[in-house]
Amino acid sequence: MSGKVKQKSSATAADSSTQSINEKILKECHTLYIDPDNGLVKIAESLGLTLLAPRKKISVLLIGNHSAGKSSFINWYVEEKVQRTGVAIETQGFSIVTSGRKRESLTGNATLHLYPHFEPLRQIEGVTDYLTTEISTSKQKRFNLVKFIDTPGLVDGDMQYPFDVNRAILWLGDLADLIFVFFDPIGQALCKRTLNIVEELSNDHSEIMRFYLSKADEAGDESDRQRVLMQIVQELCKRPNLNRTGFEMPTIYVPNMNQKGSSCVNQIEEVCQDIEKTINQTIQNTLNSLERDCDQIATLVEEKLQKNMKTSSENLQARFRGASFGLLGVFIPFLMLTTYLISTQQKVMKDILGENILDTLGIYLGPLARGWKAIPVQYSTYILYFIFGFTLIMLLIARYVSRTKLTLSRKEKRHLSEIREFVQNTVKKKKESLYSDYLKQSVADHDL
Ligand SMILES: Nc1nc2c(ncn2[C@@H]2O[C@H](COP(=O)(O)OP(=O)(O)O)[C@@H](O)[C@H]2O)c(=O)[nH]1
Ligand SMILES: [Mg+2]
Repeated sequence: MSGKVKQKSSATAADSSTQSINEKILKECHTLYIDPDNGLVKIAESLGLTLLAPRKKISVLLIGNHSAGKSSFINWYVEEKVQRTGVAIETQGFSIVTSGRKRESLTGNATLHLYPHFEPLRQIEGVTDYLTTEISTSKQKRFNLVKFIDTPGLVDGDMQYPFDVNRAILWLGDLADLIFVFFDPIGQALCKRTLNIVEELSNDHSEIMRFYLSKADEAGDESDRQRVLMQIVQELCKRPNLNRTGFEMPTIYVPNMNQKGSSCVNQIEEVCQDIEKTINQTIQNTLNSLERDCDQIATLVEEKLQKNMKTSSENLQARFRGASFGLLGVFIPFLMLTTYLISTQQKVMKDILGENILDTLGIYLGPLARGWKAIPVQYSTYILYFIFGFTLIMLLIARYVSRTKLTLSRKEKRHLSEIREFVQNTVKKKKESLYSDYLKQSVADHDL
C-alpha cells in the first residue's frame, strides 16, 4: 500500500496536498462562522448584524436539453457512475452530487436536512419528491471542493413536469457559483425551454455562466461542428439579453465515449480549469469576506462603546441638573417660609430660635421680610399655597430632568471588548495564516 503511494507521480502528490490545504481553508473559515460558542454569525447576531457562513464547497449547476450529456459529464468528473445516464425521456429530478465518507443516496427530505439553505425549495410544490443527493467517496480532480447539481433534461412540447421546473432551476441558479449550459449537436440543441431558462438566468448570473457544445464527438466532421456551433450561437444572439460579444463555446466530450474515433478537439480540460479557477476565487473571496466581517464587527463594538460613553456623560449631566432643581425646590421655599414667619410671627419665632439668631437672620433676610409685610394679611393663605405649589413644580422638574438612559453594565462592556479583541486579533491572525497557507501553494516561500 505505502509502496503504491510512493509511486504516485509528484504532480499527483502536489495535487492532493493542494486539495487538502484548500479544503482545510474553506472548512476552517466555515467553522469560524458557525461555531456555536464564538462563531462570527452568533457574535454578529448579538450586535444586530446578519452574516452568512461561507460554504465549504462551490456549487456547479448543470442545465441543458434532455440527453445533452450532463449526467455523463458528472460521472466522468467524479470517475464513478453516480448518475444514471441515457435514460429515456421520463421525469428526472434534481440531484446533488457531492463527496463524502460513504457512498449513499439521500431522499429529498434528507437532502433538505443536510443542506438547510435549500429549504426554500419546499415552496416549489413537488420538488422535494424529485430531489436526491448522491454522496460519493471519490477524491478525483477537485471533487472534494465541488458540489454538482444535476437538473432534469429539458424538453419542449407536451412534456409535463410534476413541479415548476423553470422556477426550481432559477432558484438554484441564485445559489450556484458556476452554471454550465450544455448544448448537444444531435438532440434538441435549440430547445426553446432551455433557451428561455438560459436567457432568464443570464439576467442576474451571466458572469458565472459557461456554454459548452457537449458530445462534440458526435457532431460529425469539423465543418459540421462549425455549422452546429454557428446555429447555436445565432439562436442565442437572437435573444437580446444574451447577445454577448466574444461568445465562447468550447467543444467537449467525455473521452471514453468517443466510439466513432472522432478527431475533434476536446476542450473538457477547460471545464476542469474553470472549476479550479472558481474554487481559487472562492477561497480568496471567503478570506477577504472574513477580514471584512471582522472589521465590521469591530466597528459595531466600537460604536456601541462610544455611544455608551456618551450616554454615561449625559446621565451625569442629567443627575446634576436634577440635583440643582431639587435644591432650588427646597431652598427657595424654605427661605420664603422663614422670612414670612419672621415678618409675621415674630413672637413665636423668638421663642423657637432665640433672640440672637432671630436678630442675625433679620440682618440678612430683613429686606425680604419687609417685602412680606407689604402683602395684605388676607392674601397670606394664597402665599402659602404658592410656596407649596412652587416646591411641587420644582421637584417635578427635578425628577423630569434627571431621567437617565440605560447604560452597559461593567460585565457587558468587558464582553464587548473581548469580542473586539477576538475578531481583531485571534480571527484576523487565523485569516492571515490561512492566506499564507493558500499562497504558499503557488508562490515560493521567499516571496511571502
Ligand atoms: N458520444 C458521446 N456520447 C455521450 C457523451 N456524453 C453523453 N453521451 C451519451 O448521451 C446519452 C445521454 O447522456 P446523459 O448524460 O444521460 O444526458 P443528460 O440527459 O444531459 O444527463 C447517454 O447515452 C450517454 O452515453 C459524449 O461526450 N459523447
Ligand atoms: Mg441526466
